[in-house]
Amino acid sequence: MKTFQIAVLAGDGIGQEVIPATLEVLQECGRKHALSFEWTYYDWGAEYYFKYGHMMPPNALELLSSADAILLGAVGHVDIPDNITLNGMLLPIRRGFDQFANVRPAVLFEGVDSPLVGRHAGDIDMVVVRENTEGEYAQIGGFLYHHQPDEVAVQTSVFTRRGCERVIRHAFELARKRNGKKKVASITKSNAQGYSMVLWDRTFQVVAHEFPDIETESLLVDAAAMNFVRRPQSFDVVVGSNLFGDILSDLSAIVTGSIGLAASANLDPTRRFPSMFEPVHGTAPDIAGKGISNPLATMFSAAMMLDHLGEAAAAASLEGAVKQVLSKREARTADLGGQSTTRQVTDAVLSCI
Ligand code: GGG
Repeated sequence: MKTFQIAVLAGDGIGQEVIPATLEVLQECGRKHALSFEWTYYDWGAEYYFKYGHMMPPNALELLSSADAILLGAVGHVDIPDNITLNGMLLPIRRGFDQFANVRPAVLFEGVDSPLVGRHAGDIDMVVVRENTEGEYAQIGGFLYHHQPDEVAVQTSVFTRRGCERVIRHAFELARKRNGKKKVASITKSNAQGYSMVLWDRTFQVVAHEFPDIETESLLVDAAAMNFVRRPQSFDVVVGSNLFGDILSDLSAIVTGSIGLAASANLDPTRRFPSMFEPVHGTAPDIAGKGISNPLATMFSAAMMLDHLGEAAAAASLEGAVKQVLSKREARTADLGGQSTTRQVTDAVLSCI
């Protein structure tokens, strides 16, 4: 029996529902595959902030560092500005553990309807690889004349050659490994962002030379947004900056049915630090506490976690169970057009493992 140490950060809103549901299915999956999990729960997030004035303790990264992986739900609260919750928890973990590749698959599964007319299961199968430690999320800047009528805000993006190169290389390696179209699309706005994104474009060209077997495409982000709707079937691996990757992965999520299915892995591919697995969605305050949130994005993320931990069979079994539930079109939450509760969807997945 192999045991994994998993740090569990349910966080806020529906994070408190989708995480317990996912731990149940992981436990069941573990039973079937001779794996056990030791969960270490951290009550960090908005409630912690109300009590202590920060989203997580100063030694948070030290506490997390011994985990094999981190499973995170959602972070945010209507009574705390989003920049505080994001900069107080998610971003310090991503950056502190050098999780530079945020991998966000988007697949149109059997039993799921795309809002795009005429798209069927299997037609869309792409992965957005989002740069995850720098770019527009670097938090370099400040205010001048703070809170005065003539206030000025300066915010600087940071693009390093190393930062661009490593995430672009990760995208190419993924395209080579995937059973897909062997294609990488690079997304920038280098006509307007004439320094940072020109560096990205040049770096993309250089790295592409190492992968002559992989087809390439470079798109401006506005054209990419249009083409995610117009020809989503043509994409395989898509690589973009922190902000563009974030925006495009919401688009790739909705064209494949629901953000309630969108999984993500914040990877440190060097494995110096634990990687973090989380659904793409946020806290969904409109439905939080009602027991009707979709736990499947978190379950897909947990499958990515198992894969990262080297447990490919267990990962396939969990992913397969979720896909089976989707294809049956029985247990499904409101985002997928159903009326099932989180409990009912979780039970359906448990019965398929
Ligand atoms: N699932 C984690 C979560 O709450 N994500 C919502 C969010 O605001 N994420 C910000 C980001 O990924 O840039």
